[in-house]
Amino acid sequence: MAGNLVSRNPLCTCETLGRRARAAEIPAHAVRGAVMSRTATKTRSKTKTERPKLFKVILLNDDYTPREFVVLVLKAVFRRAESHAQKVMMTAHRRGACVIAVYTRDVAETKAKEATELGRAKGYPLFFT
Ligand code: TYC
Repeated sequence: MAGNLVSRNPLCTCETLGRRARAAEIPAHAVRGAVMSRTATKTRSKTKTERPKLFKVILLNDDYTPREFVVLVLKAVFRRAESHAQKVMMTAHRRGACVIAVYTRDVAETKAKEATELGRAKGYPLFFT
């Protein structure tokens, strides 16, 4: 028992923490933020949540799909407001392409396919990549 106390623990090297803990006979493992010596094995592990990679969905211009239909698809599949959908459609129309959204890989791929398929079902060459 005594061997586990801060006073006897050779791994506890922090003086300030040590003095108080020794007086109260607090075990070393219970001292919050206790400093470990170089020989100590780290037992606590940090949970690191990596951010997923994000992928852009790009709308490509073509000469056949009606503008209103492009806007309709942007609103339905990408949940864009009318005014925003209009702007995005016109950017693709003028510049040839426009980034319309950023998602994780799965969501980006699914939405791009879904939107392209809506055009295809109507016989339009509308394309999202
Ligand atoms: N260029 C098309 C037209 O004039 C409209 C259009 C805009 C089509 C954007 C695709 O991504 C697009 N009817």
